[in-house]
Amino acid sequence: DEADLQLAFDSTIAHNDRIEPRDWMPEDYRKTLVRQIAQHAHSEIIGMQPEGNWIGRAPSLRRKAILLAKVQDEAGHGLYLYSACETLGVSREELTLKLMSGAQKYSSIFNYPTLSYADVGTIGWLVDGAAICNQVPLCRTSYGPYGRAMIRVCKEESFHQRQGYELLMTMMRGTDAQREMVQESVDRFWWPALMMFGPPDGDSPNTERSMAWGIKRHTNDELRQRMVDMTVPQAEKLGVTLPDPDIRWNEERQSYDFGEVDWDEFWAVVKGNGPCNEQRLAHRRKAYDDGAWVREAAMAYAAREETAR
Ligand code: FAQ
Repeated sequence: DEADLQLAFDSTIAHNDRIEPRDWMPEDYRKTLVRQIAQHAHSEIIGMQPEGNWIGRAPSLRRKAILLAKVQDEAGHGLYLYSACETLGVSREELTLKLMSGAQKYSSIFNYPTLSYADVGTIGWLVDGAAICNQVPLCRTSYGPYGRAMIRVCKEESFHQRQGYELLMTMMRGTDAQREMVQESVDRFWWPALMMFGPPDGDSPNTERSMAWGIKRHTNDELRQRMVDMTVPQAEKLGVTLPDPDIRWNEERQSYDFGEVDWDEFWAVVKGNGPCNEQRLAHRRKAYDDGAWVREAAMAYAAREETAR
């Protein structure tokens, strides 16, 4: 009965084993996973837009080939994640409709514009850097299909991060104008990158339960600190200044202290009022409408094959 099933579930979680699609799971566990995995998938798909903006304007064939490959990887990540989500009993169609209606979210970071080519490097360095900090622990998440998708995603994500850092390093070795472009870009993306980890632990309604279920392995603030500690030395090597006068090594904590994120800005962006929210969703809806004939043709073909058999 249900009590036995709950005991079996609790024991799997307590042993850090994986819950698999056919296993019994509490309804709220399933719902939380659908919410998080769907948001994550939508982030990958919407996340193609800011960088896609620069494919046609890449400064060389080499840079264009790299950027094309990266944006294609993001589509692939979206697909693994949608597939993982489908194992929880929701359809891809349902998820897509919820993204377009605004019923499901995607990461706040993709509501900021990409204003210069340096932004391609900065997104790789800081946004993929934040994604890695967040996602490496998710390789050990308690739901099997999500954790396995994360392993593959993280391998590609670390390549993305390196390409961004390499791009910025190249620009920093260039002209004064190029160095200024990098600094200006880092100034715009630093704080939004820290917002990717979500609200402070005290204002994060989901963290405690998600940690108890082994869905999340660390709190939002723990991962944000890890990001700062990883990035400050990289910024020094690169020769850029992070736009936070409060960044300071704390000997006692063996970590960097840093300033306060503008949480009003974060919530405004999450609630739909960031600089590009409308544009991102409008673009996604248009792509969906433009692709209607492809879906219809595929369904008609599948139906014909079925009757021919
Ligand atoms: N943006 O209680 P919590 C990438 C919402 S990386 C928007 O703390 P939770 C790679 C949250 O959903 C980016 N909304 O929530 C790439 C909740 O609202 P809800 C994607 C946010 O789930 C790079 C409410 O605030 N990565 O795409 C954000 O425990 C370059 C309260 O928050 C992932 O999704 C935010 N930043 O913790 C692609 C990672 N933060 O749902 C292309 C997986 C919070 O109740 C180019 N996700 N909210 O209505 C997670 O680890 C977690 O879901 C957190 C949030 C940490 C994001």
